[in-house]
Amino acid sequence: MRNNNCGSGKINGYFYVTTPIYYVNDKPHIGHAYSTVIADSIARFKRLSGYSVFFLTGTDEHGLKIEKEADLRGATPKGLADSVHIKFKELFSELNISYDRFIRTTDADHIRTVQTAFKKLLENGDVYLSEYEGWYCTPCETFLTEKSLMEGKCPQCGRQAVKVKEESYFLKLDKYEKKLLDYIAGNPGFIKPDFRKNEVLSFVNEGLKNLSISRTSFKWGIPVPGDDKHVIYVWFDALLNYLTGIGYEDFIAGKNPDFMHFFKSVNHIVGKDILKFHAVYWPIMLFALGIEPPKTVMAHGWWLTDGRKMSKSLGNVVDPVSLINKFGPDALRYYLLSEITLGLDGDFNIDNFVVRYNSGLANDLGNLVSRTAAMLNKYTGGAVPGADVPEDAAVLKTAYRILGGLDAGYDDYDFAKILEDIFRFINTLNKYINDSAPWKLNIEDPEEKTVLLKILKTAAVSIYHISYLIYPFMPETSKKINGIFNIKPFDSAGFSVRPEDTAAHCSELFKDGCRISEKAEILFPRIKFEE
Ligand code: ME8
Repeated sequence: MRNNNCGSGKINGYFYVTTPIYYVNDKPHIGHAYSTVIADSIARFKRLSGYSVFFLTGTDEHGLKIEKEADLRGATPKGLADSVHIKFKELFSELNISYDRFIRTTDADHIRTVQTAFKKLLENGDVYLSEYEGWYCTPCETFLTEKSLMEGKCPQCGRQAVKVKEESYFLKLDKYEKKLLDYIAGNPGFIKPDFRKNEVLSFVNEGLKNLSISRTSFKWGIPVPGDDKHVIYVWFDALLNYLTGIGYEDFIAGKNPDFMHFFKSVNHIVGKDILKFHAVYWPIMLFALGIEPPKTVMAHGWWLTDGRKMSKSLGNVVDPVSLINKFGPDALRYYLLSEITLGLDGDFNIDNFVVRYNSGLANDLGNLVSRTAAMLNKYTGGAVPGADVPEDAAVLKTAYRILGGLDAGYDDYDFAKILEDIFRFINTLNKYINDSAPWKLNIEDPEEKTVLLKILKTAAVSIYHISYLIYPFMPETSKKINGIFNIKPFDSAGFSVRPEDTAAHCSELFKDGCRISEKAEILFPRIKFEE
């Protein structure tokens, strides 16, 4: 686990962010990278802002779908999970995902947590034994009503549903229907974006049927305590990872005072495909356990290829690892976060990816940093002009306006807009440099020297702020820029700067003429289209 304390010493609050835990039936694709990068960006921003952050991700390893895939591969389900979960870890490491814990549903503390929760609900009467007769979609691990089938197929993934009839434990959903509707009405920030709320409301308003939460026809799952011919339904098991991850066991033993602080602040990042599980079943499980539902469930849209949802089972997936190898992690992070407004779908198109890379990253950002570094080296021997040289306040105003809006922008998950603002600022600065043409000034002339130093100082201070602003989205690039300017990375241990403190921090760093590297690394080499 990472140490997530912030450098400023004083904690601004708690922030808990989670991704879905991913099935281990196949290696990860762009969709999994997407949810995880969203969570990582907000975790990084909250850490910068002085919050004590806990960021949880991991893998969902039980259930019939995994058992079947393991059979097909001639492996055991645990063997399959052991090998595939590594692929997720490798991807997250390449993408610089700053999670605090990678949970696996086969972890011993999770198994105990699920059994404890199950027992608690059985004892308080919210879970009872009966018989399930109905339809099931194995790829989606979802129970379906006859009415919802489309010619016998699952309405979500279009695959054949199967008829199931078996003894099962049920969770009482009907008992909590009214409470859930009240919670949704009373907490406008619970479901984001707002337009998804109606979907959830119309599902609940149709009347909730009690949920089957155990199976007897296969073995790969957590046994029901005291009745081990049943395994616990994979979604009941998976959702509880959000409690295990922050130490539910210690909490119920009275030993984890932070548990509630974190849980009250939780933001679940999910795809729109699994909103119902998070905004209906999960809050009801929590009501039954005596815990307040999540603060926010943020449902993002889908990455499509040629208009169809990208998914492992449809075989039309884009491999994030090959993109990272070719373009670097931040190019992928940038594209995923800036190309679509969170909540909406977007088509993944490699030509568009290359165009965006070359224009936004190589031309606008990369050039700005390399030309500024080159000018500093040429005119001042690499020293950023110190406290005696003022920066151009009119240029910096844009940066301060963006900083002032960050809290609200992040709360709305308006990442594409934040990035658009940052890149507009980058272009303003490029234009400022072009228009003021420092290369035409004569450093030997005292008056022209004053102007020249002011331009260089303005560019350096602006680049510090750009590095700060892009840090949550493109941490590696931010770190490289800080390296060029000899500034500690924004995520160094014991170091964090709140948005309102950047100006003072920057002045302090540059006051004595901070010296930059002699040779600035090219941040984003241009890609030729044919490549
Ligand atoms: O549903 N576009 O796991 P999963 C965008 N184990 N995001 C996508 C995507 C796409 N084309 N495809 C997948 C499960 N995702 C359960 C979750 S949580 C307690 C249990 C992302 O491996 C998106 O976040 O099928 C989606 O919700 C998730 O991956 C589904 O991953």
